[in-house]
Parts: sequence; structure tokens; C-alpha cells
Amino acid sequence: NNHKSDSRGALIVLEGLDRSGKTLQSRKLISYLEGLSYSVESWRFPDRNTGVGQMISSYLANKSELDDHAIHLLFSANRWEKRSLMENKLRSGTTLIVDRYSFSGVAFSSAKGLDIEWCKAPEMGLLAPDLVLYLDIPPEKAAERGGYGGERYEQLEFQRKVARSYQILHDASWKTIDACLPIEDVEKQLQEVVLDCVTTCQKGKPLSQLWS
Ligand code: NYM
Repeated sequence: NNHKSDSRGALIVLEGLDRSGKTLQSRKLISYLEGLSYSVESWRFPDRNTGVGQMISSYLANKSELDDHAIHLLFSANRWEKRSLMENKLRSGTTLIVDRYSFSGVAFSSAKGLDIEWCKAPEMGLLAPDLVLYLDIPPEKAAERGGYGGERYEQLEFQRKVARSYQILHDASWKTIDACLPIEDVEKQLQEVVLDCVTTCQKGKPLSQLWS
């Protein structure tokens, strides 16, 4: 790759309900981009490897109780602690495929009844994604997919609320993909938009910050 100084990697985020196929599709995107010789890394939030991430993990496993606001801020802190590494990677030309980001943070916490503007505030100043891919699936269909794991939030009634929150957050810049389509069709649609985004960032599209 012939990098101009302002050439950079793309920040690409996958969002959607639990069991919408994000993890599988991010793996496929990674191999697709690697096959085209792009520098690319797979990231996910929560990042359970940090100290904050371990608190989150224990909360999700129902091994600890936390106030709804407190856990919201921990999810946000977990993104903040990765922010500078994220920026360095992007500026050095690496594309990041990120499984969940601030939109999960706001969608899940506001589904519990927290004020949406309050939920968005701690995300301000994090890097804005160049592309948000929303894997769209009705909560009932997601629930049919081999069942949920045992983690907190993985219940149909709550996922219905999360779906509603995502609808509120959703804006015209998001790319929505019908996640009920066969895996290969979803994969094809993702490849097209992702390649377009990577190319635009390579040409030097400036980085921006949430919420923009
Ligand atoms: N989740 C994830 C949140 O509630 N807030 C956040 O900011 C993020 C990133 O954590 N049910 C929720 C959504 C998921 C759970 O995610 C764990 P995963 O992708 O299953 O590891």
C-alpha cells in the first residue's frame, strides 16, 4: 500500500441485537480484507481483557450487581481506555472491524429506562465510526437462533426494548443489512460497502468524533 501522510485505516462498526450474526460476519470481513492485502484487526466491545472489562464481564455473568448508571459508565470507560490505541492504529493505516461500540452502550442502557441523552454524553469525544453496519433482525427471529447464552440482557422481552432503542439511534449514515438473509448474502452486501469505506479512508477522509 502506498500511504500518503493523511491516508489511514477505516473504523468500521457492527451493531445489532444479540444473535444477529455480528461476530461471524466480522470474522468473514477480516478474512476478506486480509485476502485483499489490507492491514486489518478485529476488535470488540466490551474488551474483557482489561481491569474494567473484567468488572463488566462479571456483571454480565450475573456474578456482581451494579447500579445501571455505574455499569453504563464502565462500558464507556472501556472504550475510552482503548481510544488512543484505536487512533494510533487507524493513523498507521490499519482498518478496525469493531464488534459493538457506543451504539450498543446507548441502546442497552436506554432500554433499561435511562435517559438517552444522559447515555450519549460519556461517549462524546470517542472516535466516530466511518461506517456503522446494522445487522437487522426481529428479536423473535434472533431468539430462535440456537437460543441465547446465559448472560444478562439475553432475553426476548429485553431485546425487544433494545431493538426500539436502536431504531431511535439509527440515522441515515447507517447501513442496514437484513440479517435474516442467508449468511453468504449478508457477507456479500457487507463486503461491498466495507471496501468502499476502506478506499475512502485510504484517500484521506478526516477522522471525526462522536456524536457527529
Ligand atoms: N453491551 C455491550 C452493553 O450493554 N453496553 C455496551 O457498551 C456494550 C459494548 O454487553 N448483550 C452489552 C451487549 C451484550 C453484552 O456483548 C456483551 P457481547 O457482544 O455478547 O460480548
